[in-house]
Amino acid sequence: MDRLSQRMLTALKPGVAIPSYDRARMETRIVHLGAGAFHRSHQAVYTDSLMEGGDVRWGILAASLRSPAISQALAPQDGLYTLLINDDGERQARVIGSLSRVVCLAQERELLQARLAAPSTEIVSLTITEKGYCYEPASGALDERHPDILADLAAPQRPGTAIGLLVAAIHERKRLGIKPFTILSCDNLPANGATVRRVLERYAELAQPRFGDGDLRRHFLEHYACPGTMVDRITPAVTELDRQEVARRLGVFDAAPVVTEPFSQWVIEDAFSSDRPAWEDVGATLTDDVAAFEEMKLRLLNGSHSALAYLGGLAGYETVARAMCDAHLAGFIERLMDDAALTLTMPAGVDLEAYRRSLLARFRNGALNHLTAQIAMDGSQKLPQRILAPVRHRLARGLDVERHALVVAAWIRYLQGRSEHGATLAINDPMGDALTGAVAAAGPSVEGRVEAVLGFGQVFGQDLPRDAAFVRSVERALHVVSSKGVGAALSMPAYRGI
Ligand code: CS2
Repeated sequence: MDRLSQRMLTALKPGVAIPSYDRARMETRIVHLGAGAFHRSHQAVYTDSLMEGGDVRWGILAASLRSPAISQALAPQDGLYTLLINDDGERQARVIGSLSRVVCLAQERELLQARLAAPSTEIVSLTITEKGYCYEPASGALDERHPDILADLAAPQRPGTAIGLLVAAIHERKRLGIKPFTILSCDNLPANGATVRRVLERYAELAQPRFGDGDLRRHFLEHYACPGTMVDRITPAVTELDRQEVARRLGVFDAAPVVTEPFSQWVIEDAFSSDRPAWEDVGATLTDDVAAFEEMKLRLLNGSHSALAYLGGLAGYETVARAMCDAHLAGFIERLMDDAALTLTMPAGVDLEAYRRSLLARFRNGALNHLTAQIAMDGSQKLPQRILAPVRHRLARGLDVERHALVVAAWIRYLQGRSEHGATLAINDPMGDALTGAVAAAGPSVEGRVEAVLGFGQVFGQDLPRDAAFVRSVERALHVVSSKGVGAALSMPAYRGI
């Protein structure tokens, strides 16, 4: 079978949307770090729509920082890939043309660093996942003992992290007198703009003697904007079946398609230090205040997702849609959202009830094969903003935290690496070894396991392990989950809210 490429575009089967703009005229003004599926189901699609509208100045050079898999898959395809939108019962394929080039840091370091420093680069966007920021989730500060940060500080001109690459580029631009770009975090971090700024500021401060530039930190703070964003589109990992389905629809093989849902949302703080694409013309919301959107999404969508991942994974549900078929678990998710909603100031013009209903419908989309194991990854990096932030709010207001504590307990139980049916649950987390080691060392005592896990200050801070109400709620929940199981816990009045 032929392979998707620029040349093959006109030979695709009917019914597949293809770029109607002249890709040869496309300029490249965005460098994107983290070329994974989420970037390609979200920002690259908005940018493709913009080009469909005639503005072809905003092509994207997408770089993966670790695995060469994506660049190897997309280079022979001239950067083209298929977006397969999966609704219950309906599917649509669209070929996306906005990636002008895809590279891998290990193989094309010189090119990537040159493009980061090039005057034509207006925006550097990021989807590097929570752990890519090398920060301490509880405090939001740079993790100065992170091995990748230490390696970058030892050789700051040849960095391996996104943080190191950005600061090296800022230094180079400053040296050559080149105007600043904008740094656009598109990850599910708390206050992602402020967080990436804080981490970059500290790294620049530590790196500036090495660069022989005592003014680097101040220069960054004065000239480079890091707008906050809220990004949303559920993007499950692609399977072999998806690739076969795409090949059937296109009539050619695509080695790196992306599968997603119809829903997409992007809210961007309108505070750029460079020129920017008119993403608002293609569905994005540019606003002065992104924080309310971010918190709403992190606590209602992502918080529910993590709950479904740990409780559902333990109960043996492999996908979110299957977990949502369990009436007790679905009911719990609704109550968890109610609890989280009390900690939020909803963004102007957003109706809580409608938002909640749309989330539940999205979770129930049975056409998406969204694995609970995918969401369960990196719990140490995700729980602070999704579950522990609402816990702190509720504790401060004297409200109970039973349901959120049940999610924490499910995570602790999940760290044992076995579902209730004995299936292996992979623990994929940068702190995984330390966490599973601590759980194993604590032995069977519930109090011991809770103490061991809550002792991870990078996750729980110094406050939560000392909060008796929180600790007792987690202990109670872990006790039930360990002795009676998830199903029994979910039918208890404390968690059902009756
Ligand atoms: C999920 C998110 O994997 C996860 O942790 O909660 O990737 C989620 O699907 C997206 O944020 C939806 O926009």
